[in-house]
Amino acid sequence: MLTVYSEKHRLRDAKTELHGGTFVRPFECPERAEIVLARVRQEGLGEVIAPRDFGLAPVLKVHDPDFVRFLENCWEDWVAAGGEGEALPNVWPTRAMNGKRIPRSIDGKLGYYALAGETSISDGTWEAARAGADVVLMAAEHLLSGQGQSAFALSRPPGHHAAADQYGGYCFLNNAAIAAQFARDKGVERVAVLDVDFHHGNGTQNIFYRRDDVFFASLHGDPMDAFPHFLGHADELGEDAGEGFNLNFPLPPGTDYSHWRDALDEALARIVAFKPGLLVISLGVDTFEQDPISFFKLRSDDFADYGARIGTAMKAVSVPALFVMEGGYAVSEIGINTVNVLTGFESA
Ligand code: FKS
Ligand code: ZN
Repeated sequence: MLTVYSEKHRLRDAKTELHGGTFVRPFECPERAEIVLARVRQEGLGEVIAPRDFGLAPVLKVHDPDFVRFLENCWEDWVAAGGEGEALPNVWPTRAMNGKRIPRSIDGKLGYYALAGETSISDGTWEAARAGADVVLMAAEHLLSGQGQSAFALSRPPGHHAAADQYGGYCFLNNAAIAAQFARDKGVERVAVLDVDFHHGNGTQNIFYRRDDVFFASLHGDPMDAFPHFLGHADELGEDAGEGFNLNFPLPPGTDYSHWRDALDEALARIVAFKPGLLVISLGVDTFEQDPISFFKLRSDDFADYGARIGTAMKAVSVPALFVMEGGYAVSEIGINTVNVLTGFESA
């Protein structure tokens, strides 16, 4: 399996995350990608290549131009306004206010575009996020040109919480959505996205919620208990043309592999029935029992088993699979768990 990787992910190296009432070094740190890359090499998964520059056009197919400009200029604007630490929001257009106007000041803009308050914007964040989009686009292009049945986009920062005009939950650009849209624009009629990260992929769901050409299925911690808290319920089925093309499996604290696997098998059956030309997998390994911020109980062997289940289902119908890196914070095991999914897929 081909891996696409860009060293530019290292430019996303923020110093602060708001966590438990204090500032901590972000869980989403550069070592994560380095450790996964080392494991890819150690296991001999296949060639590792760098992406080319795809420009902003494929990003703008998913994201709002004003939002993209905000991300591009945020750090400079923050410094110019006298920001000393990293850029964080501190006010939001909540239900009791009006969120229709985009404020002029950087504090107002941060609140307008942020969907959560833990994620700082730091010097280099934009460049890293943009390179991360190139990583998934390169991997998508490789599959679309018929070279292989699977590819791994080892991108960082992650993407699945980012909506068309919102960032947060460690995410800035929605890499999985950008890849799915790119495939659509290259002539793939139907694309499925399977999100196996512990957290609900609210951004991806929102981007495709009214569409019937991209099917979204997600297994995640019940939002009543887990981030992002305000999306990911089982009754969110899609709207308008998209009705019936969104599928959520919110699962309770302590969920072990036997229950998680049942949900996966159901999701895979629905994906096969959709007859996609491509499957994008939002691959987060924060479902691991030792993950520091999540509450599922998967073990390292379970990752290989579910990779094989995805492989068996997709190979039976000849659907190529694009794995896109999302979360996973048990850093010492992140390489083993991630690559177990990929080698499991290949073994099917
Ligand atoms: C814990 C609160 C949770 C944010 C969690 C973000 C999770 C990000 C992720 C991604 F894949 F995007 F990286 N804070 N005190 O794992 O879903
Ligand atoms: Zn996650």
